[in-house]
Amino acid sequence: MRIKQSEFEISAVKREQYPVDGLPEVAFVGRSNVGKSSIINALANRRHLAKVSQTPGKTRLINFFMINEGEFHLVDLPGYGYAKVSKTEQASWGKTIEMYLTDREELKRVILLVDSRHKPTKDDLIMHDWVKHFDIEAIVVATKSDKLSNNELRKSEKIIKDTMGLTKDDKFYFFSSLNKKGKDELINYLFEGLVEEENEIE
Ligand SMILES: Nc1nc2c(ncn2[C@@H]2O[C@H](COP(=O)(O)OP(=O)(O)OP(=O)(O)O)[C@@H](O)[C@H]2O)c(=O)[nH]1
Ligand SMILES: [Mg+2]
Repeated sequence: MRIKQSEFEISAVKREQYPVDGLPEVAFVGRSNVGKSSIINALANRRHLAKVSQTPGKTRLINFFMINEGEFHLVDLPGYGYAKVSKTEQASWGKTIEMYLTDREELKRVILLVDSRHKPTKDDLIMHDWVKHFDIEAIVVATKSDKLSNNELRKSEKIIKDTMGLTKDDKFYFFSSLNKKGKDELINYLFEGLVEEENEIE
């Protein structure tokens, strides 16, 4: 799998605003500021496809991106757990995320991002359980790995896997949107089996 082309398709809050082309979707979820928009840009090899901001909690919408002229969608969901946002507002995003995750046949896989420097939060665990509960395949990716040494990465892997209860069968990967090491491998891993090979564009 290669990402040869990408473009912003639409921002949505309500279901009526989601794309209706029926393409498979891979959604990125995680705490605010964990690096959802950055990883989408890194994977698509684009600087400004998804908006990256220094101020957490800016993305309140679900952003859909079209990949490879009609192969699939990448979906950037609002981040959760940002303390400086009012409870009412957090609840309203929660609804936006919940509505998408619970009733979207096109959603084939969820990439749950956690910060490689921190123990996964309660919200991360709730999100992980939720995704599994709805029988959607979850892949955990720990972001900002450039900030850790190899030794720290090993420790972090153990903490994340233990906290989230990941087993050998669960998929787990480190990534840095800054140095993009292992990007092609990660793309294969995240989008494996999503598009039938004979349908892939050359
Ligand atoms: N060092 C480093 N910084 C990163 C990495 N990924 C993201 N960042 C930084 O982290 C901040 C947040 O990144 P975003 O991609 O906007 O995070 P987000 O999860 O989309 O945030 P929300 O949209 O607010 O939920 C930005 O300042 C990024 O430059 C990474 O791999 N390494
Ligand atoms: Mg974002």
